[in-house]
Amino acid sequence: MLIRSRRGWEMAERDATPEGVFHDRRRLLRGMGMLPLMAGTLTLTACGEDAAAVSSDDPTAGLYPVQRNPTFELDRALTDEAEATTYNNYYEFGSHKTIWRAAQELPLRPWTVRFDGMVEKPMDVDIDTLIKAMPLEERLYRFRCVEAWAMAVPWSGFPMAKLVEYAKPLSSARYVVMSTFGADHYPAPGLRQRWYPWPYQEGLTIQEATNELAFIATGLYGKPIPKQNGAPLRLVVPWKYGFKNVKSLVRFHFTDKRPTTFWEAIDSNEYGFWANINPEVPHPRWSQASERLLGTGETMPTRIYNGYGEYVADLYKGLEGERLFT
Ligand SMILES: Nc1nc2c(c(=O)[nH]1)N[C@H]1C(S)=C(S)[C@@H](COP(=O)(O)O)O[C@H]1N2
Ligand SMILES: [Mo]
Repeated sequence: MLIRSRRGWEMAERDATPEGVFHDRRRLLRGMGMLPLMAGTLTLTACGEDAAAVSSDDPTAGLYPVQRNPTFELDRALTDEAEATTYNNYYEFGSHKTIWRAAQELPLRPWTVRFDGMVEKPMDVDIDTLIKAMPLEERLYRFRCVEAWAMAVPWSGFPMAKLVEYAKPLSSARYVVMSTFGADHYPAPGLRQRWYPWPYQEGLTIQEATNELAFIATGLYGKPIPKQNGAPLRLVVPWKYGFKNVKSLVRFHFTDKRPTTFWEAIDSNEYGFWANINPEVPHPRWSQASERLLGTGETMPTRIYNGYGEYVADLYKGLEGERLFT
């Protein structure tokens, strides 16, 4: 099958070895030396080893850092900023992990976010108007990719419940479908790969979207969120596999029909709609029992709902017959 042979998940396991991460980082440092202006601000730690590509010309730069919400505690150290911002999945820019450089070409302004479908009134809202209308806070969340790598990062942003309130959905709406930019906004190289069902879209039930944990990120590590991590607006649902956390959003569509999501359309046998994290439900091609921490190569046991069951397990009561976990 063409699609299967073109997919990148298989590569990911190999790339995710500590060796892969090490070589990616060396490439990053070399790349930044050659292109000092591209990344804006270069952050170096005391030992001069780590670097992070952070854009300093973002009009929202003055909003950060924002106050941390102390409710959400981690069971592990924060991932190095240089790792979290140089080891990414973002198929619009390519199916490998080092898309961070290509992603710098994404234009962030003008950026319009559409709210449509089953809403009181469809709206097109400018990103800066939207961000100003939202209460920003910082949250430390664990993050678990379906490929079995994991990280822990400080997101800045706002509860998705606030965005749903802002959109004013009709009471008949049951799902919210979120989409990434398409070639009309910016013809990113991956969008030419026509066998993918662009634009990348994901969906949540309204109950999931208004759960306390569901978050819309606009920042990362106390700064505007880097392009490679999904600037200017990106979903964060830490109890679900990484592919649900759709990046660079341009549209929130409210509907009463469950959408077919991007990876579900590519292979529904491997990637379902719910995609909740569960160590006991293996991916068809690998175990989900443990996860590798980005940067250190350390392994930890994976927890059901990524350890967030106290917040989200109730969402799935009565749905036990559904395929909730892959
Ligand atoms: N638009 C878009 N969103 C996306 C992806 C993508 O390819 N395109 N990849 C997903 C996957 S598989 C993961 S693991 C996370 C990775 O987020 P990070 O690069 O910030 O760690 O983004 C998710 N969101
Ligand atoms: Mo992922």
